[in-house]
Amino acid sequence: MANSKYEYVREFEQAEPLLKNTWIVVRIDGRGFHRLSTKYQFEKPNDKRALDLMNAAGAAVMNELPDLVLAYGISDEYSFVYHKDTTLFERRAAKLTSTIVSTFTSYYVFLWPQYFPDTPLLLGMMPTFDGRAVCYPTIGNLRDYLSWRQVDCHINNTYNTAFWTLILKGGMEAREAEQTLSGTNTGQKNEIMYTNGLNYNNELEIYKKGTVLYRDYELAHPIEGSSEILSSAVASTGTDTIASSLPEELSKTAQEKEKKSKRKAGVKAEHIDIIKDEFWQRRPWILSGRS
Ligand code: DGT
Ligand code: MG
Ligand code: MG
Ligand code: MG
Ligand code: MG
Repeated sequence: MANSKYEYVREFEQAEPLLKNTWIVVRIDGRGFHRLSTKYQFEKPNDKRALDLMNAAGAAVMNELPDLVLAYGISDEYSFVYHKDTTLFERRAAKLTSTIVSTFTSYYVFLWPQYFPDTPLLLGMMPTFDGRAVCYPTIGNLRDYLSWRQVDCHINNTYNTAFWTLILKGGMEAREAEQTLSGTNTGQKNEIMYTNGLNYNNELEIYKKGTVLYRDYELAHPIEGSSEILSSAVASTGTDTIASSLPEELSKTAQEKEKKSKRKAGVKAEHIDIIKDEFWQRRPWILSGRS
């Protein structure tokens, strides 16, 4: 490409790489979904179709970006976790975030008719999402972040379910329901729901726990022709040396192989506790990032 006198403007671009060796969480959130959920008549307090659509779009993002190890979704938000060793887009924050936001939004809009067959999207009320990236230096910090989101899910869902039980089953006005719940703890909210004919324990796990997505290698099927693809990758790079001083960096060949196995592994969705150790102990490959 020829140099032009305009080319100096490139120098205005800011480098914005995210700190090496940290877990990168990109959280996206629906813009104005309070209004959007009213407009498209989402069921209250939870609309299963809306959550299933969020999860389908989240899984599509996981499929498109093998460097993601896990995602967690509640309400109109999704948190995506890039492995700490990722070198995707030279770890540039804007690229890592905007790629997730646009991929997610595309799938959300594309899949909408499957989940809301009788409710077409309207111009002027398109689903859009914002996004931000945050680095977490330790697995402890990362797990605390995810625990924070799951506790939020629990608190919000307990409140919203109690609120709507008082309205829909208890015949209250919004103001009265709000006053009834003001200052109550979880046990008292459960009690209030129970006396109004709803056993919170019987609510769907997807509402109570949110959704965690991760790669399940047991769902993986053998990769057809993987040996050819692998050997041509070796031939094209010509070398197998490790160009980085980071201890866990894999060779190009091994990285390619890993990427392929990640793409082929099924993305599993579960509605379970991710706060306690059990989830992580039973699935050690998620944070090791090695299949
Ligand atoms: P934002 O994020 O600042 O642009 O504003 P909102 O309106 O998106 O607010 P946010 O993200 O804090 O809260 C999510 C809203 O989406 C909340 O008003 C409830 C609504 N929403 C999400 N999922 C459902 C659902 O399944 N059913 C119903 N009825 N509403 C939902
Ligand atoms: Mg918000
Ligand atoms: Mg929102
Ligand atoms: Mg939200
Ligand atoms: Mg381009």
